[in-house]
Amino acid sequence: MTMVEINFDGIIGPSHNYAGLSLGNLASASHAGDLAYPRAAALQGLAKMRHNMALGLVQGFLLPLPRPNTAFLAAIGADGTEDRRLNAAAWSASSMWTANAATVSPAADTADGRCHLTAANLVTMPHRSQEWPDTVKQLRLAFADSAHFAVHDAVPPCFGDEGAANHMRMAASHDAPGLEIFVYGTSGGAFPARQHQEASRAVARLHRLDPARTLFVEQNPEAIAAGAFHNDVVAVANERVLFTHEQAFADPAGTYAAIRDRLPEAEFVVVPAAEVSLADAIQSYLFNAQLLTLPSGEMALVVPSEAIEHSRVRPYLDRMLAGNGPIRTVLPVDVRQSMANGGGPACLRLRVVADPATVDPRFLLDEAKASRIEEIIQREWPESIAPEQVGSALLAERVIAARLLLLDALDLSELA
Ligand code: SUG
Repeated sequence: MTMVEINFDGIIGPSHNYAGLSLGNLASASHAGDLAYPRAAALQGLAKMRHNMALGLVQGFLLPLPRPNTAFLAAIGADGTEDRRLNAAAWSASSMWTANAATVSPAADTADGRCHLTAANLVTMPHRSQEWPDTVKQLRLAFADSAHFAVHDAVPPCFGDEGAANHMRMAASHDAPGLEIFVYGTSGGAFPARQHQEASRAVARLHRLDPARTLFVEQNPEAIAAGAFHNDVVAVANERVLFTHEQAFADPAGTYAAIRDRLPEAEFVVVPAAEVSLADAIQSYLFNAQLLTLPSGEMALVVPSEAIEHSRVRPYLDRMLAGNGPIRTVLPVDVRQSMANGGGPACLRLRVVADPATVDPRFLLDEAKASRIEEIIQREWPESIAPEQVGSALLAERVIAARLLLLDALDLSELA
């Protein structure tokens, strides 16, 4: 049994558009009304997957959900003509950000020795709240092997849950028992706190985590107010390393001490606000990076191109690399179409530590499959979508057909 980290990226769906649906997500708000390029967006996402595969890492993917979601509109007695925002919600390609699909606890952390996944209810944002029933269907297919996986429905909607975006795991190595860190927000600020502590606690119970190796940490309300609508916009962990902004947590010193108590080998790379402000972090998405352990054992940080182009973040990264810390390489990727909606490299992937042989192989990527996916995106994904096209019957037909062709090519038509 070879336990490795597998990153499941969301293939960016053919209805990708900029509708400004996410309050508190500054990128989504500032790009509202822009012309979107679904084909380029999906190709950028695929290029990121290939980039990481070329590093020698196992890569998986999840499929776009059915859009426009007419069942969502029907459930609220709408046909799409009443309200621009509700209609755009039904068209949203937001399931691309699979860091919000579920929370994952690897087998080494759970009482029954299975990897547990709980779909996230995403209730705070209407356009995201419709994702989970289709997401869970897909997770039940990809992780159908019940000897190794347990897939749970989302927790009840009275408790907001945003999945892995507000969850970190630290461990001596991916396959060792780990410390699971749930980061919740408290409401009361200008922007909604999407992750409720009650949801985090429910997920920890469902996953049968050991309380001695589970932490519940409050996100800094100032970070939420500055636009860090998810913790993964201000911190990322991998194995023994936590890479974090110094203002990520309400009680940073207490958080580091609690981690060190439970994982003595923990290393902290804390970025001072004096070098990179919260605003810089949110603008550049420095922390919305994939912190990866390469086959050589070294750690690499896969950052959005925006981070290395930023006038204060770039010099910080240069100093960090020169400083001989645990992060040895910085690798930029271009995911600009997703970034403009507030989704960096880390938002686009769900991390699962598992033996790849226990995952349904239809969800694992290889070069032949990547070429097949690329060909369909090139041929079928709309080149652009303007806001006023969202709702068009003709475009809906095209978007629906494009997704079905992709499912068919991947032998996944049962998700139709
Ligand atoms: O939930 N954007 C997503 C971005 C999710 C980022 N995920 C993580 N940080 N893990 C969100 O705010 C924008 C859609 C729009 O405005 O049309 C959106 O949903």
